[in-house]
Amino acid sequence: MKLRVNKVGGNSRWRWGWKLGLPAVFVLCFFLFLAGFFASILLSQEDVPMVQPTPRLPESVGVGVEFDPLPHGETGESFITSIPFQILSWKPRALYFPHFATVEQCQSMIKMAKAQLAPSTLALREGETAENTKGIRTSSGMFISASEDKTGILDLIEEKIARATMIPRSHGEAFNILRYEIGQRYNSHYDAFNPAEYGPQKSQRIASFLLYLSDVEEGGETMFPFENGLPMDLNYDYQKCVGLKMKPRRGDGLLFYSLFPNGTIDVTSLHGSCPVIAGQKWVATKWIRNQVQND
Ligand SMILES: O=C(O)CCC(=O)C(=O)O
Repeated sequence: MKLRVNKVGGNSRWRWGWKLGLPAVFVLCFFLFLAGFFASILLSQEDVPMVQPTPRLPESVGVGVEFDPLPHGETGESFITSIPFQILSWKPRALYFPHFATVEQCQSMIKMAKAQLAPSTLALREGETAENTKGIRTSSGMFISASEDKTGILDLIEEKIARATMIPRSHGEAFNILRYEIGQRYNSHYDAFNPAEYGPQKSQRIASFLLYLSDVEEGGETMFPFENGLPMDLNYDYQKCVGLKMKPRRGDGLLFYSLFPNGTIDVTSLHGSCPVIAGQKWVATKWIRNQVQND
């Protein structure tokens, strides 16, 4: 194809099979320039790796997948449920449940505990007294069962814990709501009672569910110093704040098992609360037993 310039009627005309006036040529050039400009931008972006935001969807739940409930047993449920969790560790078996409770539920639980706080106590072993164990557990706390709570919140939380653990509610002790102020701690310990130290046990703690009722500015983490078996030794300093640490966040839950499936104590379930450095920590503990609780 040829582009020729002809003189027609004193005006220059581009000829390329058809005639164009000078303003049209100008507009055409302008559009060609714009097209080239945007094309070069697009091409230059091809080399830049695209950072895709990774959706934090539960691994096993497909987007848009519908689940149909099955016919259920007399004690079952008619709906599919989802309680998101992350496995924090297999040694001990520890699970993190983000946003397990609402802000309002947490605030109400703090409110119901506040007026009844007393210094936290310990189950004592032979030779131990309140005096010689002073400093091991320095929080304040109170016990409250779901039936004592007229708001119905503890009922809902207890129900949800039972569904998350599939251990019936009747196996749970009353909630122990705790407050840690600056410097307060709980040295590392076991929730299960070793019969060699505490004598024969009619009922044993299988698992513990901690519901964090507040954020903590600094410190106050729940720690598992022997996570994955390290650094166990006989002269271990139980005050140390080391190992796998869970930072408290209001509404989050933490579940860990103190017993192996065969009923023996998992030594990696040793845990404690690091001292609070700034702010205040509120947490509700529910200990779950292998026998029905009658209190
Ligand atoms: O406060 C914590 O993070 C741990 C509490 C605890 O160890 C317990 O209540 O047995």
